[in-house]
Amino acid sequence: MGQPTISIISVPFGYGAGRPGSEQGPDSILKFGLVKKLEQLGYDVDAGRRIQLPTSLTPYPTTRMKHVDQVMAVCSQLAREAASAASAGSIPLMLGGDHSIAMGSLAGLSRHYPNMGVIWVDAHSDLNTEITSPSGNMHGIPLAAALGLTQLKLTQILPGAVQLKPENCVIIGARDLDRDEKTLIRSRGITCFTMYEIDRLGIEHVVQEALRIAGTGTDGLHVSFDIDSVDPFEAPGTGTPVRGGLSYREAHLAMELMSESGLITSVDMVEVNPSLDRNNQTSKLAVELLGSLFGSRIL
Ligand code: HAR
Ligand code: MN
Ligand code: MN
Ligand code: MN
Repeated sequence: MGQPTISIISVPFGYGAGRPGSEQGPDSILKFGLVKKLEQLGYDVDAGRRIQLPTSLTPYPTTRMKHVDQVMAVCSQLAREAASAASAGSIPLMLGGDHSIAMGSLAGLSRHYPNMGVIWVDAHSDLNTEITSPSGNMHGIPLAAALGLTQLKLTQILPGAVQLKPENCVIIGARDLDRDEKTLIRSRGITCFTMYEIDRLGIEHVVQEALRIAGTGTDGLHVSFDIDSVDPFEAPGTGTPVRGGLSYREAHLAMELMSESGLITSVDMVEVNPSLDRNNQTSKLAVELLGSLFGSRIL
């Protein structure tokens, strides 16, 4: 049996972030050779799917959160595309865009994989709710939404979507958590490997544990990779950089180990912001990291 098809879904949407630019992420990642890299690894690549913000929007109840209508419209479309790609047997690869689009990915994918595991690689935990969000930015809530902890429900994005179970969810790389997020992580029993655990245990141990926790007893395994998980020295082109992140090799090794597991069924690559980048370093890194996740090896 050959390699599966990878369906790239471009989501040029940045209204979930506090500053513009991440909407340029997909085109920049594609420009720096993602399709060619994946084809060289032996995959059939379908790069034709692109989500656009519709001209007319259904208004959602107003909360403190910003651009909810826009986020919901984009996520609904993305959810349909992700569900159709997964049903067709391919690996959906979502290129953001800010991290709010993960609500669309997870709504769609959960219809195909109702008992899905998720590995959330991020400097942040994205576990705020409409009540606890300090910023009102929608990219701070997607993991809480997937777990059913927000007022906004995945089923409003796509009927038939299924909530994520906290025991099937692992965060890697966290180093900037809000107080209420910390409380949720503890009270819900979400596994969170912060940079402290990565320093102490090593990235190999952490990723193997994450694969065991999120990949055991689940029917699919989604990697939601926020590029701000990587240290800003390597990934400056992102809207909310935080010092003390994954090194270049730690990020690659994490991808290599996830690839070797053979368990990964879908991926988000989000928060690449070309307008804040230095010499396109961050877009190029995103392409390289996706290469490692899909089987590129040093030797
Ligand atoms: N926790 C903060 C908030 O809710 C910051 C979120 C940062 N944004 C991201 N997501 N890039 O990972 O506003
Ligand atoms: Mn994030
Ligand atoms: Mn982040
Ligand atoms: Mn499990």
